[in-house]
Amino acid sequence: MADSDRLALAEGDDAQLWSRGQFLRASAGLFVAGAASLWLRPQIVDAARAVFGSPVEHGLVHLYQYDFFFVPNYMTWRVGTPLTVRLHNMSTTRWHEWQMGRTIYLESSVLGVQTANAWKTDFWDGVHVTLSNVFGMDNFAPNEAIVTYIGPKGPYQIAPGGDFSPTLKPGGHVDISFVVPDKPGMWEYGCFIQSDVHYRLGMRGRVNILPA
Ligand SMILES: [Cu+2]
Repeated sequence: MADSDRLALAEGDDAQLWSRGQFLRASAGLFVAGAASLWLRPQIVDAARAVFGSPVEHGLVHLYQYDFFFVPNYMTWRVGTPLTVRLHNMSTTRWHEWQMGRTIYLESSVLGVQTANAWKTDFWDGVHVTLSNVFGMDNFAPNEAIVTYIGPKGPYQIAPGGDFSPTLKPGGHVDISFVVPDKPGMWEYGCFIQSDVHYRLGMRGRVNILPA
């Protein structure tokens, strides 16, 4: 408690001053808590992983996209395990995608600014993938994945080029089913919408793939 507050309390005749000071501090506290929940959530997920470990995923795996982070931001897969990743865009206002690979692809602009908008190695190259349960998908880039479509192809666009990536509208979801390919080691995922703004703000994660 600040001296001025103590004084106001002691005098008892200026309750308004005291409550104003208290209000200002409470507001600042709320602001900090709000900022912390926005910026620290990925770190909280990291901390939880450190304490509880990261179980090997199997069956249906939910992957949530928020502004601007993924939950979970760390997964453990095992080569040969059948998985369905159900990707949900939880944002009410923003489009988000999911690209997985290795080594950020940096692009120099005329201003000399390096923009990360893809991976040099696309995890999904040559992988058999089934797409189903599609709702609110804006576009889908299959790249070099071998894709089976269940249900109507559309109304989303199938985009040429780029890394394998589904892009979901706010509230959208899609199921991506596959058998974890023989590509063990650490892989990264991210959202590169708005160049690399989402990625830089923390919209990224890792998958540790264990050998069979
Ligand atoms: Cu995004």
